[in-house]
Amino acid sequence: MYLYTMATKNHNLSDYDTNSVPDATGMKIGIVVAEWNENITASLLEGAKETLVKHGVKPSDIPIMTVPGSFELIYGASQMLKKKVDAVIAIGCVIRGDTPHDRYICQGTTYGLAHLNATQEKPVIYGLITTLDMQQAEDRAGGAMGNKGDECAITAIKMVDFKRKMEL
Ligand code: DLZ
Repeated sequence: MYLYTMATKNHNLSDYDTNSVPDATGMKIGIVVAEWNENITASLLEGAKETLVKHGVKPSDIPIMTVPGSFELIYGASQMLKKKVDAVIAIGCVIRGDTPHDRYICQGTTYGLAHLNATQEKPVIYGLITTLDMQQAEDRAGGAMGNKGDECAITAIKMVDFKRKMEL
């Protein structure tokens, strides 16, 4: 029996107060997306792109690169940070398997992205979903729980705005 409770149980990932989102006109947001579980990561990517554009980011200011798996998001994000972007969204999906391998990928990727976020000048947004099965992933990639890509886009905009305010 799993002891997890749903962190998103009372929270739809696509629900947010539009008025609380800063104008994103002129922002450049890079996205690095993993190919593993592509049916999920493609939906997360679409959600992120649509939400960024909705808030004023030009599609041409959203460079997108793919990497093979979530573990490669660390290197991918570190390289994307060197480009002319204000923030980087890292998108991946790790689904529990029959061995502990998925946990090492989750831990390594999470630690690597957290390290980048803490040590680099630009924000790195955590768009990794880690689920027990495909249904949970679908629920969070445009299904019953909304789309984590939307949440990542809003977070990226807010963090770029945060950085700009800190520089004033
Ligand atoms: C190897 C692996 C496995 C078992 N599962 C996933 C997964 O659920 N999601 C994901 O994004 N990547 C997975 N990978 C691939 C690793 O992230 C990585 O690409 C390889 O270990 C090579 O470094």
